[in-house]
Amino acid sequence: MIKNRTLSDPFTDLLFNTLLGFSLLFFISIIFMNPIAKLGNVNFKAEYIITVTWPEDQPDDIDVWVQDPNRNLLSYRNSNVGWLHLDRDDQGDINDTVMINGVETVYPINQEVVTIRGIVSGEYIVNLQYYKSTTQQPVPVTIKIEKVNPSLRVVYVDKVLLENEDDEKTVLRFYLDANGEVASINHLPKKFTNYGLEVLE
Ligand SMILES: [Ca+2]
Ligand SMILES: [Ca+2]
Repeated sequence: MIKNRTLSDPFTDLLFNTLLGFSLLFFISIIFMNPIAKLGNVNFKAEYIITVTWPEDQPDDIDVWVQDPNRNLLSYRNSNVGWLHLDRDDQGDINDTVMINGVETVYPINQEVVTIRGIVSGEYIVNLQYYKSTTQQPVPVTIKIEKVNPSLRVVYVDKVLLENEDDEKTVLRFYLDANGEVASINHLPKKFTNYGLEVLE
């Protein structure tokens, strides 16, 4: 029994295939003409990104500190050590104003970003410090750690409340294995700043 299906003539088939070919070529040309757009025009070398943010309406100064396995200590005091890099020392609302064509423009963002640019296996220690308070209020700080390669993946998120000026907290310690994977995490505290408390190794 012959199933009922629509038959087309050879000319229609040729026309259809030609159109399909042109469509494919057009699609390929679009991909090669605009290869960067899908990456958001961002291209940098990093293995991990540590992002620290606090509310835009809290003009207090929070600092991130990171120690790598070689005991290099990153902070606003030393923003480029080993393979650690701090993008900027966000000081609350102090450095949120820029002059654009002579006009003062406020860009309210409270964020510090640390990149780990290469894998060194061993222990990393991440601290937050409430450096300068103008509100005299506690500051809720969100910290996110993302693994960049082979694709962006969040490996840790936490919210830490810093109560008073000079408070310093160890958010976490994490161990990277030789493949650059997070092997373990703990929260044993350690102080990096000079504001008091006992140092635990
Ligand atoms: Ca800061
Ligand atoms: Ca800011």
